Amino acid sequence: FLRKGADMDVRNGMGLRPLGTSAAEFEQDLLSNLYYRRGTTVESASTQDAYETLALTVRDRLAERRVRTAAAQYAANPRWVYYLSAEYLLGKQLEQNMLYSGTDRIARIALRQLGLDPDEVTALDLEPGLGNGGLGRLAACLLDAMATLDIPAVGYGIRYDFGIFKQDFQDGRQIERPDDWAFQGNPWEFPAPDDQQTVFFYGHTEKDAAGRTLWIPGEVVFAEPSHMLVPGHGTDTVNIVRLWRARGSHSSFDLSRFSAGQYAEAVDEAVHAENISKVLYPDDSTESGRELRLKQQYFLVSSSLRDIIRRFRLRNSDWTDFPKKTVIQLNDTHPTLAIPELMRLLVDEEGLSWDLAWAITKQTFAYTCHTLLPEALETWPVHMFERLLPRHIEIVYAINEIFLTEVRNRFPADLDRVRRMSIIQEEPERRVRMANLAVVGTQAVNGVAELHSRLLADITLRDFAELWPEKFHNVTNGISPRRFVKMANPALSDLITEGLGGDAWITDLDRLAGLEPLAEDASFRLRWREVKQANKVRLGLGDPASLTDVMIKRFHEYKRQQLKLLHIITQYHRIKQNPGQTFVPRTVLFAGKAAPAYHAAKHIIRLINAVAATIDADPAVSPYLKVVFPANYNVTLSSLIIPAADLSEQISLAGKEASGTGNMKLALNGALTVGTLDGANIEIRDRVGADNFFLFGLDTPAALELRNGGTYSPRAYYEQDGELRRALDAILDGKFAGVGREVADSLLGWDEYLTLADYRTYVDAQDDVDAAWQDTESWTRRSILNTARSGFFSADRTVRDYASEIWHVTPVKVTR
Ligand code: T68
Repeated sequence: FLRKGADMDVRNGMGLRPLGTSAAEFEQDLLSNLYYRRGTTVESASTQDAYETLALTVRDRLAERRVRTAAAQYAANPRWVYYLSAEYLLGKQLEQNMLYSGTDRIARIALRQLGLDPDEVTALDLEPGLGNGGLGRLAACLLDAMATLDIPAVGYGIRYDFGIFKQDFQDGRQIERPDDWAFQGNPWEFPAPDDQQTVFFYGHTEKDAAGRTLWIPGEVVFAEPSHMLVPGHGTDTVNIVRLWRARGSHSSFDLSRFSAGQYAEAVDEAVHAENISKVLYPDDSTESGRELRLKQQYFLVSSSLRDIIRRFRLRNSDWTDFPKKTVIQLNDTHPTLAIPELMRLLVDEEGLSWDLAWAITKQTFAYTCHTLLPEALETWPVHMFERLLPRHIEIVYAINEIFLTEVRNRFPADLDRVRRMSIIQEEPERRVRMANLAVVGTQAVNGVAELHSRLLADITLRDFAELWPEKFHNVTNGISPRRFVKMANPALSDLITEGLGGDAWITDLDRLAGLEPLAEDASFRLRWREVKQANKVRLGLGDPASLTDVMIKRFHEYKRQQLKLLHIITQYHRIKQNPGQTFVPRTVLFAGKAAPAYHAAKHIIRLINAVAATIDADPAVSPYLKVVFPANYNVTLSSLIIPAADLSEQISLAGKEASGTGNMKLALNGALTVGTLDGANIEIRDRVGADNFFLFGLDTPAALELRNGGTYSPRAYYEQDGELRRALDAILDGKFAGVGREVADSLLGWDEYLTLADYRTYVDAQDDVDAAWQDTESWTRRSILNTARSGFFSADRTVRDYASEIWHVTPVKVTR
């Protein structure tokens, strides 16, 4: 590997014919790739051939930038950011790579010249759904911003064979189908078999003669990497995201069994090994607790750390330089095993002293927490942990012992504090607390919005914040303006560019502030409305003249899709009760998946579909109200919905949503928010202005008091509020095809998320929305102001915050 690295600065791709920038040259390259890479010609090519060829031809135009990036970064020997994440929701690659390589126009011309339909060909591009929701998409947005800001970075993840399940509805019920996303191959991937790593599991530990601990593993699995390109926008930097796939070891094919006719048994071991990267766990914010998931986490961590060390050694030799050259960001606790794993590598394999290894480890890592839900803080049973990772449990115990000594010294005689802070939970079952390990083993911990970071320090991780206040930071999330404005909303982007007299806003989103004066310009407002209208037509769901009200996110009780549903049923009753009266026509759009085993969330989905059908079938109501629920929400669908939205529903119980990022995407695309004082909603409202945001509901202290005081009585709200009672009774009486009694029962029983307490203020806020919508000019003004004042929510700002506060890294500019 040394030769590979040492050569890097002289292998600039020089001597290669530069790829052309004209449509004619692109056409020639298409023909050449079709012939040499797919072994066919235009006359006999399938659409799949044409697609793969297009992808390769676009990819080739980024490859040269990639080689120059690698050379510049190698020469600089900089401090690197390694982003470790079990999930990435990268979105489709073709459109992005055409935009970033500037080949969009010429590619389409060239395809047409060859008699191919560009829309038909590009339609074959698939979305790699290697994540669940916000956490996975945030990882992708941060990679995009790091490349755009020329930060030397590598993302590490798992190349799941099956991504997040495909959602369908049968009789209104969610059903799940496997997402075999790479079945046809993935043209965006560069395999790197030379960089394969070996990962160990199980077995036991022994001491050698010198007193060093040896881990004698019981299973050996290979980790095979491949990477995808992560181009920056408006710069030559092209970083990578490296994804690991599990392979059985060579000895895992049992020839003797095969020869004896036991064909299935012969591959048992290999199949078992390869199961590690087989499927993404579809549970977000709930614990699955399966050993295979722990195995996935260690697989990611072990192979990535070996790769990081391999890269470090290309230019460095002294271990004390490691933290100067390396910062490893842990995306939630899923990659936290990297902490004991680095200790093991340094102490057992490299022979460093414990103290030196611990100093290096702590300085190297930083941890981002993405939740406030106690049930979402990962823990693993000690018995499972020690069976799978017998050496790591010893290291965790040793870390814990030293750490708890520090706690006892700082807080003598505070036994309860020691019990709370221990990395090992003792009761009711011994478990390893991954968040505690992550805080102890890192130099910085951050939440993802101001409120979230405050609640982490005050409540969830309070003991730790008291011990090490300087460790705790806030870095408010952000989103890629490239993917979620420029690509998702080309019409609005063109209007913004025209309004601002240039497109510098795409990489400097604060410039959107320049739109503010245009909010007062009636002709600009008209064009703004025309864009929104055209986006609704493009989406093709519901009447484009109606108020498009969207709630798009994972289904979870804390997010409270059920509250939106109560409002819909209330509106349905009002329309039915007042024949002859007119109402503001609304299209309510839900999209999102529920974890397959999360029954309460699945009941909500089924009830939404039942209510939608009831409304559709009722001619007295359907002119004013329509509920649509397109299946299989993903990055691609979000990019169609967000630009069409008038109203953004961000209605989680205050104190539950860490940040939210859909809220930012919607505000940036000119939707007004109806929302609680939760997560980043607060920062959105602060920026866009209280007049341009529909606020309702309990705030966090009030919600905490109501729940913890034990005084929340859903029945009382039910009895006191006629409209609420009517809505719940309709469900309980089976008015919606007999569906959804479980939902009503749970709202009236012990509802953790205090839904009924926020019902009245929510419905009132929706009445304000209706009133505001009727003043078209004023609504448009507010819509423009939402966009103009949301520049802060660019992921570029987020990455700058990480770079200056936590990573302390500087850019490496790629030159020609
Ligand atoms: C989300 N978390 C937060 N988790 O809910 C959201 N969890 O408020 C925040 O904006 C976003 O992270 C980005 O910070 C998730 O998306 C998961 O997807 C997840 C997956 C596996 C296990 C636990």
